[in-house]
Amino acid sequence: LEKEALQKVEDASSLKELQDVRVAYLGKKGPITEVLKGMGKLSKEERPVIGELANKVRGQVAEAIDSKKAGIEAAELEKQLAEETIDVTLPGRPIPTGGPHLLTSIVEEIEDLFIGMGFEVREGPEVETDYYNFEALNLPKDHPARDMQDTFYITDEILMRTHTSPVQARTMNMIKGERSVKMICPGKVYRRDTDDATHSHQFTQIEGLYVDKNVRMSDLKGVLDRFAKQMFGEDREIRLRPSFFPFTEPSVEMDISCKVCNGEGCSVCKRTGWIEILGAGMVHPRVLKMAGYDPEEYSGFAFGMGPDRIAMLKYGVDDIRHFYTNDIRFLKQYHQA
Ligand code: FA5
Repeated sequence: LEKEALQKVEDASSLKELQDVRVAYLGKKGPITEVLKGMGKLSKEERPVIGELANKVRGQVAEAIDSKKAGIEAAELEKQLAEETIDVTLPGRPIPTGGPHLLTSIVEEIEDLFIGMGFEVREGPEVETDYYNFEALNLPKDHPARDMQDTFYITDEILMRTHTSPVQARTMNMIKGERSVKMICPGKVYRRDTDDATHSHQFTQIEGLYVDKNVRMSDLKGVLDRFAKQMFGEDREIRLRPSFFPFTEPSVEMDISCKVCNGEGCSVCKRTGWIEILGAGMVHPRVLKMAGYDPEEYSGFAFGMGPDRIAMLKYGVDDIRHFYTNDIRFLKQYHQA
């Protein structure tokens, strides 16, 4: 029995097998316990002999199990350590880092450019009142030009702003006609436009406003020309087309020539060769008056540009929807290293 038990201990290759051996030989139902239990039935002479023998066997088996257990544990630890070895010489895995969205970068670039021309940067709410979005801009309730900007209404009086122009009215109202103002305002705007390659129902605008004594149309042209040259390079052309906005008189729209040049020459990237990027004009006297300025004393210009279209032109992006569908492979191309 002893030999058999010791052999089993020897053969055990895992802690589980070893435990099975312990239960089988030393457990309550094991043969050694049986022998010890049966001592009562033995004669007086036999008892000490058998007892000593059984205890000796039990001791030896237990000892063998303990030492085997220590051996298995050491081997397992060894194995685990070998498996978990860290090779400190391997190059690290780079942690992916974020970066500004292309539109954010463009807006910041435009901000810098206008700050350089003395404009300050302001903000206004995206959820706007009908008054500031339309009425204060010379667009009363049933004015047909409201159709130019199909609107997401929240209630009769509250809406998602359709342009950044309400910030003009807000800013002038705050100043109450007491001094000049020269500001730009970037922000998101919303329209019930059908999404296509150049239209999105949510897009970005940057408003510009300069009100002072003796501001003229030529000042507007000069500022826009400077902006276009700095943004796109000296070789790009701009054109101003007469247009209509109820809050400016006269009104213009500015297009930029739309060319893609590569090693084989240049081709126009839109059928007409021009892309419209902003609307502008001289602030309507009625708008100045509503905001508390005396139009006899003050005049001003305003413009509203679309940075989405500007980014498309500058980086040759063929579809405005790329900016909003957030495919990380698209966005990553524009992250600065
Ligand atoms: C306006 O929103 C006027 N508030 C601009 C303005 C301000 C005129 C101050 C005069 C004085 P318009 O609807 O044309 O105008 O939009 C201005 C620019 O926003 C456009 O030139 C275009 O670049 C961009 N834009 C307009 N609709 C969309 C659209 N659905 N998706 C992307 N860009 C658009």
